Amino acid sequence: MKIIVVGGFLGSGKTTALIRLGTYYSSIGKVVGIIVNEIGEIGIDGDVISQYGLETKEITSGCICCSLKTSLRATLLSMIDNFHPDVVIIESTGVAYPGVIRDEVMLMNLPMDYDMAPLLTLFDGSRFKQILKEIKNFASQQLAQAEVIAVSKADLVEPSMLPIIESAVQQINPKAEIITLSSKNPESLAHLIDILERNEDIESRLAELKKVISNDGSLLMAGGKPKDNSVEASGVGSFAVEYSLDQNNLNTLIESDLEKVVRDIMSLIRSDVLEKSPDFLGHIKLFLESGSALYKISLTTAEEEPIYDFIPSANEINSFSPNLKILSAVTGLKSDEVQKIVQTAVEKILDENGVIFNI
Ligand SMILES: Nc1nc2c(ncn2[C@@H]2O[C@H](COP(=O)(O)OP(=O)(O)O)[C@@H](O)[C@H]2O)c(=O)[nH]1
Ligand SMILES: [Mg+2]
Repeated sequence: MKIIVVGGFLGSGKTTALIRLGTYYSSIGKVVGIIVNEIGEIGIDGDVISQYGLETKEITSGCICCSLKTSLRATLLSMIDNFHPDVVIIESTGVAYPGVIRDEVMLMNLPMDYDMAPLLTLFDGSRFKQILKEIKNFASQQLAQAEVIAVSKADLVEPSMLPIIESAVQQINPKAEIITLSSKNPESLAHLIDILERNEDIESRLAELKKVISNDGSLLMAGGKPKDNSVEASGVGSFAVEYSLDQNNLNTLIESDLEKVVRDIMSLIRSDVLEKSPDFLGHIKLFLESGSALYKISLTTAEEEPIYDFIPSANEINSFSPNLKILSAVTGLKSDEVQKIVQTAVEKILDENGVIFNI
């Protein structure tokens, strides 16, 4: 069994990359298990990944504190028992330190031999300037332990900017191998797959870790202080909520009505967040499952236009009752402020468009 840990800030392209990796490993006959750790109480990406036929488990607690450590171990063990994966890909939340997740997996004493791929951390090339402006310290901490840093969304980056971004990232982590990655470029994926074939030396990493572990089993930083809480260090406020929707009511609405609903909710949330946090970075994701289709919209910076997707007949693959899920995590706002903005916007737009909902 091989374990691959993928990290990187909110919205940097982790889920997109791991769907591609997972689909590739499946296509060559490997059994693939995916574990996503979402910030917030509800899972969103798991539903999407499952639609690619990949075995997916979600952990929806915040950071690598005791509860996540325990649930990550339980999830990993049950996946191994029930499913016997050849490859397990773990997506850490955008507000975790990916190196800590990798180390915690190594410290779990898993009851079988496994290989650990080099630690992969994505750095969103398309939001390079904003990241260095808004969250330089936090992003640097995320990149610090990476063995491989993929400058992601390379298709959105001006080609002349790529070497500048690569050298800035290399300065943050001089030891890492820097590559570029784009979901639009299969060659960049092939290169990444080649690199992930390598294995870390688990024994020597464990020997190093033994020096930085306290009596209660938690990891310490240089100097013996406990690792800081990555969620707090990120300065990200987050809120997730799920509304159930009424099937009969939805049947009276057509596709363009529901497209308008998700677009209007996103645009209201965006303008309200912008007012309080003009340079925000993060990931706001909204999913409306109508029973016959999935309406998806997401946003990762203040400047960009939301990315909208319509996926017909989601219900044939996943049969759950109609619902609207939203997960918002943005810099510069407290979680209760995010909650207020999100709930007010969702409920206002649903009301205005005659969509009946229950929280
Ligand atoms: N143009 C482009 N968009 C991408 C790429 N990778 C991810 N995205 C988009 O960026 C957004 C965030 O991606 P996601 O994989 O959900 O990021 P995560 O939060 O790190 O898991 C989504 O709207 C993706 O479609 C890429 O290589 N190129
Ligand atoms: Mg994700």
